[in-house]
Amino acid sequence: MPRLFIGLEVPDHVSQSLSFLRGGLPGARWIDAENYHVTLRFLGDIDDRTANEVELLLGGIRHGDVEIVLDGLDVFGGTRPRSLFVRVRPSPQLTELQADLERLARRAGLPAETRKFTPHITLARLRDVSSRTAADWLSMKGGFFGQSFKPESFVLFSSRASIGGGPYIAEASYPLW
Ligand code: 2AM
Repeated sequence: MPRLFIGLEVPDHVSQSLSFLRGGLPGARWIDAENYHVTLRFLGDIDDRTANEVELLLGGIRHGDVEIVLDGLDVFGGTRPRSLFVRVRPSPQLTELQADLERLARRAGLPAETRKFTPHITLARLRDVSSRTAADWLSMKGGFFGQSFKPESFVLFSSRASIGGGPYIAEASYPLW
């Protein structure tokens, strides 16, 4: 089985406007706009039986509206920046959806997610970029703020890449309501 994760697709018009942020940062490997997404639950390299179980359980989730509000730009990695991302504003609906998916993953026998849920859209992976350079880039793009969108479904994605960045393939899509 390839590496799997559950996430939200980003509508084309939003992806397009985010893609204009690219550039001006040596050491950044920019993600293709068609691969932008919000990860809700990373599953990893799971066996076929577990993947089938996850697919079955995903079909049973009905959640309701989730509004995704983009909240600005940020960097993961502190003094050793490793990726550049758009923050997604946490909301009760998004937290509940993530919690539903966490319960689902546990029911399918997967280990608990130990990392704090920080919803985001990765724009670039960074290599040998100093925190100062990253901070300068962020302040240059400082005017970026909140578009929003309402996804109609969430998606089981697969990725065959060993290094993050895609391509990501939508294996199945599930309505949110
Ligand atoms: P990232 O974009 O912040 O790196 C596919 O790799 C997706 O799953 C990416 O959105 C990636 O987040 C996320 N991801 C990769 N490895 C992960 C892990 N060990 N835990 C949680 N999310 C992970």
